[in-house]
Amino acid sequence: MPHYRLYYAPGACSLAVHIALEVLQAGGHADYATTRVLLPAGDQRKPEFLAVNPRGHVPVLSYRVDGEAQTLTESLAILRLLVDRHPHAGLLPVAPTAAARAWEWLSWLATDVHAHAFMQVFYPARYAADAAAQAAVEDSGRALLSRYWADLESRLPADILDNGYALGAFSLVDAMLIVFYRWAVRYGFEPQQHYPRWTALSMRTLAHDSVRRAFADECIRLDDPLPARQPAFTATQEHVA
Ligand SMILES: N[C@@H](CCC(=O)N[C@@H](CS)C(=O)NCC(=O)O)C(=O)O
Repeated sequence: MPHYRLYYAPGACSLAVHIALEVLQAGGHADYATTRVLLPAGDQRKPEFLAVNPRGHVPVLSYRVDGEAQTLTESLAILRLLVDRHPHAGLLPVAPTAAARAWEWLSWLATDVHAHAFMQVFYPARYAADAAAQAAVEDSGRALLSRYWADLESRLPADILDNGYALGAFSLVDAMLIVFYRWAVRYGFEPQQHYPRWTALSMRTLAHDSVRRAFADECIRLDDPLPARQPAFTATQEHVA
């Protein structure tokens, strides 16, 4: 039996966990299996998935401790668990200051960028009822993201144009950043035109073996087209990532 089972949706925020599991597997630290959840098909609201995570979100990680089944949700909690259980796998720096810098990146990406800004772009119908108000919500999310991208670019070291990753060596920060780079490409932010450091980092990250395997496993590419948005876009007709 594999050590972990990841419930993921192709290209969703669960991709960062998928990459982490690939790193663990490649290093011989743990193996894993996956269950695919198709968000556009509404799999996350089906009883069989709600039995796993009543919040209806990916990622979900299931694993066993002393023979007892555990189910963990929330990207940051899952990443933290993997780092703590595999401290020598190179997922994050070990020194406290460097590790704190990594968590600074990860928590900003998971909260401000994903939960605050991207949610307005993905799910405007969760914030407003009529079409005009939904368009305003999406514009608000896009304006926030444009500010965040500039901030992100300024925080990457200048020499990343030539080599290295966000924290020097490859880490979970790069695994999380590539999720958002792909979303930025697909949602028309043109990071290739505007953010040279983030683009150089992302091209390097895409060439990393564990990242290539996770992308291949999820059957995703950097520039997959967005699924068509339903004309009557409601909270039950959403698309994501
Ligand atoms: N706070 C959660 C958010 C998870 C989340 O929003 N996942 C999205 C995919 S990126 C999802 O499953 N969305 C389905 C839905 O909201 O219906 C985390 O960080 O893990």
